[in-house]
This record gives sequence, C-alpha cells and structure tokens, in this order.
Amino acid sequence: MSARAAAPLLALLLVAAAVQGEDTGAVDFPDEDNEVLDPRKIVDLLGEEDYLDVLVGGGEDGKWLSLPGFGLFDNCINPPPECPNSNITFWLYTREIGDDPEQLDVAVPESIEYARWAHGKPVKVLIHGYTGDKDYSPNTEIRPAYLKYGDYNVISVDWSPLAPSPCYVQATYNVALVGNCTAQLIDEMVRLGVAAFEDIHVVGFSLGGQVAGNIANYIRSGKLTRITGLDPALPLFTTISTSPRLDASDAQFVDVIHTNAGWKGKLMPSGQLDFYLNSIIQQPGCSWDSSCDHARAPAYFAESIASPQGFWGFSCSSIISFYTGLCSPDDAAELVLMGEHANSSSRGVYFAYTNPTFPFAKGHDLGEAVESLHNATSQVGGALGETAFNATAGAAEAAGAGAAEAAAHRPTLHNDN
Ligand SMILES: *[C@@H]1O[C@H](CO)[C@@H](O)[C@H](O)[C@H]1NC(C)=O
Ligand SMILES: *[C@@H]1O[C@H](CO)[C@@H](O)[C@H](O)[C@H]1NC(C)=O
Ligand SMILES: *[C@@H]1O[C@H](CO)[C@@H](O)[C@H](O)[C@H]1NC(C)=O
Ligand SMILES: *[C@@H]1O[C@H](CO)[C@@H](O)[C@H](O)[C@H]1NC(C)=O
Ligand SMILES: CC(=O)N[C@H]1CO[C@H](CO)[C@@H](O)[C@@H]1O
Repeated sequence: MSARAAAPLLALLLVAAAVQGEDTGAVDFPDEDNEVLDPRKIVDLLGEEDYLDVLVGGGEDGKWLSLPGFGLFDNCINPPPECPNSNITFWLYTREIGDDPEQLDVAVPESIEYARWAHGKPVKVLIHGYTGDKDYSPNTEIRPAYLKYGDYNVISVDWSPLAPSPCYVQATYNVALVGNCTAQLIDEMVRLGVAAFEDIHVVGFSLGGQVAGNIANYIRSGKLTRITGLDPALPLFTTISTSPRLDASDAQFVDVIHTNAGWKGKLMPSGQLDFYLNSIIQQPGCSWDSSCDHARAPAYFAESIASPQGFWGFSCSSIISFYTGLCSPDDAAELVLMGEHANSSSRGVYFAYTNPTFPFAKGHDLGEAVESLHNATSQVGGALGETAFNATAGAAEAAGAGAAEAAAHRPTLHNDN
C-alpha cells in the first residue's frame, strides 16, 4: 500500500471519529453493538461523490472509477437482516454425496433432517470471503482434503450474492447477517439431531473468518467447539470492541493462521492459538502477490489434514519480539502443531516456516529457519516492520491495518480473495 492509497481512508476514519465525537444526531454512528458502519450512512454523511473518492481514491490515475458498471449500489446488496435468507445458502458434501451437493434450507426442515449425512462423523463448516462462493477458497482446497482423508460432513456456506466485487464495504456489513443465518442453521441441525454440537468445527477464510466470529453472537446451542480463522480479514471501520470480529472468546478453541498479516489479513492475534507463517506478510513462492500470500492460509490448512510431516511452529510472545530478533527457533523450548490436528489445549503465538511449493510442510526441520528468519526480516524491511512496530494498540491497528485492508480490497477486475 502506498501512502497515497492510505490517505483517503485514513481521512475517512478521522472524519468518522470527529463526527462521532460531535454527536450530530443525524447520523447513527457506531456504538458498542454496531461497529461496522452501514455504507448507506457513510454516503449520508459524505455524499456519494466523496464516498466514491474514499473508496477508489487509492487507484492509480483513478482507474477504479472507469470500471464498467461501477457504482456504489448498482449490484451491491444489503438485504433485510432476516434468516433464512435466499442470498445465503448451505451445501452438504459427504463421500457418498460426491460433487452434487444437497442444499440445507432452514425454511424446509426436511431438507436438513433427510439429507444424506455421514451420521456421527465430524461436521466442517467452510465459509468463503469477499468475491468467493461455495466453489472458491477455502472450499476448493479444504473440502476435497477432508473428503479424501476421512468420513466428514462438509458444509459449504455460499453468500456470494452478498459479497461480489466491487462491494467490499457492503460485504463487510453483511458479515453479521451471514453469521446470524449460519448460527440459525447450526441450531436447527442440533435441534433436528442430525449433528452433535461438539462435532461442529467452523473454518472461515478472510472475511469468512470474520463471519465465523459473528456466529458466536447469534448461536443458541452453546459455545462452538472450534473456529479456525484463515488469514481473517480486518473489516473496515471497526473499533477495538471484539463483538463484530473473530476473537479468542468466540469458541472453546480458536486457532488462526496468518499468511498476509497487516495487508489482506489481520495483523494482530485473533485467537487463542495464532500462527504466523514465514515473514508473516509474504509467503515463499508468491513473489509479492498478496492474493497468493492470502490464499496460502487455506492451502496450508488443507495440507495439514493429511500431512505426514505437519506444520510446526516455535513460540514467540509477539510479532514485535519476532521482528526484533528476540525469539528464534534456536531457543524454542517446544514446537507446536498447526492446522487440523492442532492440540486444542495449545495457547499462544507461534511462528513457522514452509516450503515454497507443495508439500509446504517442513515438519520439525527448522535447520534453515534461523537463516530464513534473517532473510525474511531483511527483505520485508521498512514498511511492514514499521506497521508491525506501530500496531501495538488496537486503535493503531484500526487505523493502519484497516487502511491496508481496505486498500488491498479495492475494487479489481479479478477475484482476488
Ligand atoms: C437474526 O436472525 C433472526 C431470524 O431472522 C432475527 O429474528 C434476528 O433479529 C436476527 N438478529 C439480528 C441481530 O439481526
Ligand atoms: C496437548 O497439550 C496439553 C497441554 O500443553 C498436553 O498436556 C497434552 O498432552 C497435549 N496432548 C497431545 C495429544 O499432545
Ligand atoms: C537467504 O538468502 C540468501 C541470499 O539471498 C540465500 O542464498 C539463501 O538461500 C537464503 N536462505 C534461506 C533459508 O532462505
Ligand atoms: C511509526 O511510529 C513512529 C513513531 O510514532 C512514526 O514516526 C512513524 O511515522 C510511524 N510509521 C508508520 C508507518 O505509521
Ligand atoms: C442470488 C440470489 O438469491 N439473490 C437474491 C438476493 O436477495 C434478493 C432479495 O433480497 C433477491 O431478489 C435475489 O434474487
């Protein structure tokens, strides 16, 4: 992200903060229960032209403005906050069902009760992010990996009508609704006895990681057993309050894999067990393509399901300690396993390295790790280093990484998330 790209978003954050302080009465600004700004309210505040400027201002030569059909609400939906919702669908895959999934529709309980479940087997709920769908990351990597490995029920959540490009802001706002409707499905599955609540594991990628966190705000069956966040996105305009985003309280075990931290993915720890891979923002084999870095989180997780070597991380108390060289694999007391088979009692922040191509897992082999640590630190250098050092407070993160996140999610012509 260039400073130029960040400036308009930072300006918006400052405007929002200033107006919030004034209590205009006209605009309902975020409070404890609703930190994600409704895009319609931003427009009320700034006017559509300024809003567009804020959204697209970082593009080189204003090229985002010239995208055909680009308009604030042209194809962007913020549906009424009701579940079930025709724009949010749930698809069951098992070994028996194969590639032609069965739709689970809360409005039609028989579709849930009589679906061909792998009864008594684990349930994995996969949630895509911005510009995704049920046949996009993390589904493409993780669904086949589970079904090859064993008898699983894999449910792919599809909220693609609510998250198309260029509707990033709207998609962010829709995250809570998708969390609500997914919670409703899970409650219904439990009520109908097709799945045991403790067998349910939710895995969300990018904005889908934030959807997973939102399930906790709505679910009635209890506290989810496990949520895995794969490079969870930092929604626009959040405060330091935890309710709208994934955090350690959202399930009994929340494990997180960070592969593009501080850019498309959240920089700060989001779970009880957080792994940062390689140089934390850049992944080997990705040659400075942040979409590639981001998508490595589901790729590593998928590989972890059946990996004979496994991904093992060494402990370090924080990103800052990692970057200042206070931690190294040399003096790591123990290595901790990342991914599907992580120990649900493990806690803390860990760092791990991968190979540049499949198989990515390096097992316990940390022979090169110290050298690659030095390499990574020197390569990434300035920008990330400063962001990392400055992001010690939640507020700093909201301003810095939030802007980076927004810049990374600027409207583009291709699916990049
Ligand atoms: C969640 O969905 C239910 C069912 O439509 C609805 O009654 C409830 O108001 C929703 N909750 C929120 C906070 O939107
Ligand atoms: C999981 O971690 C806990 C606490 O660190 C440890 O006591 C336990 O033996 C571990 N379990 C496995 C299967 O490694
Ligand atoms: C570190 O960088 C040097 C010089 O670019 C390179 O030769 C070496 O292979 C790198 N080591 C690792 C482990 O990446
Ligand atoms: C980080 O903080 C220092 C000291 O407050 C400041 O001089 C520097 O500009 C900041 N860097 C970034 C990238 O925000
Ligand atoms: C793809 C899809 O189901 N889109 C629906 C989203 O919801 C609106 C109403 O809120 C429907 O009109 C669309 O058909």
